[in-house]
Amino acid sequence: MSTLIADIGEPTSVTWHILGAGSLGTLWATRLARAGFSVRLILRDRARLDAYLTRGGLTLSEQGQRHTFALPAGIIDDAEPIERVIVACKAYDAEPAVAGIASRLIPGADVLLLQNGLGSQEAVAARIPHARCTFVSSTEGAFRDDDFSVVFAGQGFNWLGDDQQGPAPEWLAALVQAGIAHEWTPKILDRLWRKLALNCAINPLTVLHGCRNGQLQQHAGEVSALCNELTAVLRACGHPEAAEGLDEAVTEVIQATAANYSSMYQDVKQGRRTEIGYLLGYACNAARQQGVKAPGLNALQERLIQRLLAKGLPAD
Ligand code: NAD
Ligand code: KPL
Repeated sequence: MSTLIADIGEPTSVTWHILGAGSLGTLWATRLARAGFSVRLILRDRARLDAYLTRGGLTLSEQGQRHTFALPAGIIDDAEPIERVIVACKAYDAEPAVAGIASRLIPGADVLLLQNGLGSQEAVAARIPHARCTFVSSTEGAFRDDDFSVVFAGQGFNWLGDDQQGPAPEWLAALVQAGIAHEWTPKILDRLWRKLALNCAINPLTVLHGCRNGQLQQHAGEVSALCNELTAVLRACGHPEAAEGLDEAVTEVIQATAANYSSMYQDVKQGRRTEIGYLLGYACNAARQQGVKAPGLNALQERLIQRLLAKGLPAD
């Protein structure tokens, strides 16, 4: 496998800032840069910037090829104004990270939120009322194989939209040019709820049973009971379309990803904080607020919290 420092052309357009140079951040940053767009990383602090400069860039491995992109980078505390930024932190890091750059966002700045689950997007949007937030639901797969080095592991799709039912932004053309599969949808909340429900029905059980997704076929009754409760929650929250055929969809995902370990399983295995608060936690809170009985979801949340605490991991 070859590694080369890609020669990034002169900036020709609005700079795409990337806040969170992890798996998805790298995937977006490198594809945009490869297509000739101006991309600039925003790293947490001087120490991370030094580590990045020592590495010489962000490396993307795709179909057995490694390419390193020597993208310019700065830190949160810089003063340079931001017109467009992709927030690619974990859900629990998104709000504090955005708070750090809030004063740099120009009025009407575009802020793309790549977080899985629900709750973080609302919290971020409330922090930056002067910006335009776009929510993204991504089924692409990427993981870090080293610091500032990412493997593009699974082709997928990106749904984008906002909760204002706003028109599609012009910058979507850049995603076309960068080969980032996507569609603008007025139903982004349906998409996010649907993925949240899939993740709630699958991920916690893979942690508790210590198994690959496919082995949940041996726990079909448990999965189905969760789907029934999730269906009721989605409907009560005003997302009946996201609830349609949920049970069948979950079964399909379990079969299609049978050999995989869920993202939550991998987080726990590697001793990393999970996004439970933005997935199962969000669903349980929503059920409570809507007066929907969800004993299975609540019991699952409690078991998962106990498991996380036993492993010394945060339970939120
Ligand atoms: P990641 O942990 O690989 O990357 C997050 C990055 O954000 C890290 O590099 C971290 O250092 C950085 N970060 C955190 N706080 C920061 C701050 N204050 N300032 C600057 N940088 C900061 O996470 P990821 O896997 O890329 O996931 C990001 C989001 O995308 C999650 O919500 C995840 O569920 C979602 N998602 C990921 C994938 C995937 O395949 N990785 C797929 C779909 C959705
Ligand atoms: O998204 C997933 C994850 O592991 O986070 C799937 C594969 C759908 C399982 O919920």
